[in-house]
Amino acid sequence: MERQYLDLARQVLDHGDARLDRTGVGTTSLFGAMLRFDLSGGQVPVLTTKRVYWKLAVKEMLWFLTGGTNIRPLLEQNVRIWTDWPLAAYRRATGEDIDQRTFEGRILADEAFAAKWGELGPVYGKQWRRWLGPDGQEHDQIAALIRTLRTDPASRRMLFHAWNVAEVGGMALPPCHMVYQYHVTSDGRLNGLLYQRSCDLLLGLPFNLTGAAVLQRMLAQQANLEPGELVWMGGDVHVYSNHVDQVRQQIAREPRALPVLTLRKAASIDDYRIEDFTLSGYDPHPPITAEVAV
Ligand code: UFP
Repeated sequence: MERQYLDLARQVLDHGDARLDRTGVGTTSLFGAMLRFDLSGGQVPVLTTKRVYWKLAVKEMLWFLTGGTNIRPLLEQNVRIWTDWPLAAYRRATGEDIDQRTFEGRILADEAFAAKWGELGPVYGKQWRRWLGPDGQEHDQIAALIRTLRTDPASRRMLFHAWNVAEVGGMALPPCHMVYQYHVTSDGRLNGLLYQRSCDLLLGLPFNLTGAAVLQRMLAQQANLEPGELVWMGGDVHVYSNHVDQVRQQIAREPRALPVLTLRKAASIDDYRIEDFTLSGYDPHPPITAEVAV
């Protein structure tokens, strides 16, 4: 199954359009792609052709589910993947040449500083759990989804969306993994489909696949369903110009068997903790490091 990812990477490198992008780094980009992963045996697409720090992706997913939009609870769990954006905003606003560690230390030590500078705007968590309607009412899309999975599994309306047009302008980063749709088969398997409008193939996608698979497993467990297939669809799928060597290095590696995820059943979707997740049989190739384009 991992070969699909490597094939897509090769396609982007060989046939992608070289173009300038928002970050100024430059990418090679293909438009429109699909990957399919069978989750039914418990296996999850945590890639083996490089080490993926899967617990970070799980912690991030659990943070989305809390409805949080501030980086402080992430830093408390040593998750530093969202720091770049508030850090850049802080530097722009104050002109202070602060390094990342010092900035993170201040977020952790000072609650008022965190409230002011650690906020990402109405990103994923806000939209998933507290989408604000025009009448002032908040909509919990995740709770509604689980209710429908339990009571009307044949529904074709089981989805949640993060692209809130009215609020996109206030987000540190507009949602990339923006729509998740679900589908229950007649024999009780939960299929999931993630539409990702913009995809950093080397650094973003391995994380996004892990997050989507973990979420699908939690939803299946909460709705008493078996895991089915995870379908991933990408819009602008790109490799940054400073990631090309790393992608070529990864493509040259031989994929190994995907690991199996076990999760302890929590009382509700809000009660999962990182300790509930175990990955077995994960035997990846060494990590591949690269710079994130901000
Ligand atoms: N990106 C991902 N996955 C994510 C995430 C960001 O691939 O979960 F948050 C990448 C895609 C793109 C950049 O390279 O971050 C976002 O930039 P833009 O908003 O210009 O598409």
